[in-house]
Amino acid sequence: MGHETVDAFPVLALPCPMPIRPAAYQMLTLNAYADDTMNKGPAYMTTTPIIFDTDPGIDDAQAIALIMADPGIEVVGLTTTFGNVSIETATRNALLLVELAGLDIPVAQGVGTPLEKTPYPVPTHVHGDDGLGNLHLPAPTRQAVSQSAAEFIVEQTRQRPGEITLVAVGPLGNLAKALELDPEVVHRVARVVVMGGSIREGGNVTPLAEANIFSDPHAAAQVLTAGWPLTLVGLDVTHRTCLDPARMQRITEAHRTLGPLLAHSYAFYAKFYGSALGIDGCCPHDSCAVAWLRRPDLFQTVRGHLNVITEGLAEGQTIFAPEGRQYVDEHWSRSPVVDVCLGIDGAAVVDWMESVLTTHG
Ligand SMILES: [Ca+2]
Repeated sequence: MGHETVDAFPVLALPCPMPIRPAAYQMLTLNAYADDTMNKGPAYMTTTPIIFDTDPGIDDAQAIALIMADPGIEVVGLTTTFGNVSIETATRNALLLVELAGLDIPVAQGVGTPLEKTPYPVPTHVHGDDGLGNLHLPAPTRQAVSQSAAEFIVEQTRQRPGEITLVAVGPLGNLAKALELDPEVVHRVARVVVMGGSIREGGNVTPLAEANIFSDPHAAAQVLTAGWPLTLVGLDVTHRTCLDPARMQRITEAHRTLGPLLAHSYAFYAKFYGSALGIDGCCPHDSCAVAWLRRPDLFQTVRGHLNVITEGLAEGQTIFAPEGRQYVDEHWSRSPVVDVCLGIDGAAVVDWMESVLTTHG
C-alpha cells in the first residue's frame, strides 16, 4: 500500500462519473507522503458502534438506510444538525427514517445555526422543501430524546469509552459543542469519520469549499484539529462514486421498508445532478463515510495536517499538509495528524453499498 498512485483505481469506469480533472487528479502520486502505516480502519471488528451526525437531506437518507441495514454496524443514535435542511426538518426526517424502518434508535437534536457565521438559506433546490425531495410524509409519532446532540455524544462515549465511532456527515457544530462540553471526549471516541472537505478536487459550493465545511467553518476548524483519531472523506473520493439510475432501481425494489422513500428522493436529487452537473445519477457522498468505515480496503488514505480557512474568499477551504513535509512556515504542520482519503475504488464502493441495501434492507 505504500507506493501506489491514485490512478491505480479506474476512476473513469463508472457509467456516470463527475466531470473531473483527469490530468491533475490521475497524475497525483502518493509516494511522496504515503507510508506503511496508512490507516486500515476498524473494519475487522465484528460490529462497529456508531453515532451518526446528520442533516437529512437525501444523501443522508441513503446513508441512514445503509447504516440501519448493515449488520456490521450498531447505530447507537442519530444526532441532527442544520445543513441541507433546517434543524427541525433534519430531526423530523431522522425520526421518520427510523420509524419507517421499524427500528428503535434514539435521535438527539443538535445545533440549528453555525457557531459564528450567518447561515445561507437551505438548498431546497437540491433536497426539496422537506429535505426528502418533496415527499411530504406525515409527521413522525416519536420524539427526539431530551438531550442535545452534544450531550448525547458526551454521555454515550462516557458509557462506552473507546468503543464508539462518530460518523459526521453534516456541518460540524454538534461535534464542536461536544468538544466544548467535555474536551476529554477526544480520548473516548474510537474514531471520528467526517464526510466533508476537499483537498485537490475543488469545492462544490464555492470553487474551493465543500458544503459541510463551508456551512460552519469555525466548527470544522475545531473538529478537524481537535486531536482525536480522524479520517476525512471528502470530495476527492466522493466525486469518484456514482449511484446511477439502474443501480438505484435495484436498491429501491429490494429494500422492504424504505424503498419508496429512497426511490422518490433519489429521483429529485438525480434531477438536480443532471441539470446542474450534467451527470446521470448522483454521488452518495454521505454513504462514502460509512463505506470507509466498513471497507477501508477500497480507499487510499494519506496522513497529514489539516487547516480550515474560516474567513474571506477561501472560507471553508480545507488545506492538507502531508506528514513530515517541511514548509517555510511551520504553521501548516502544527495541527494534529489525521487521515485523509485521496483514492477510492468508486465502482467497488457503490457495489458494496448496493450489496448491503439489497441483501439486508
Ligand atoms: Ca449530509
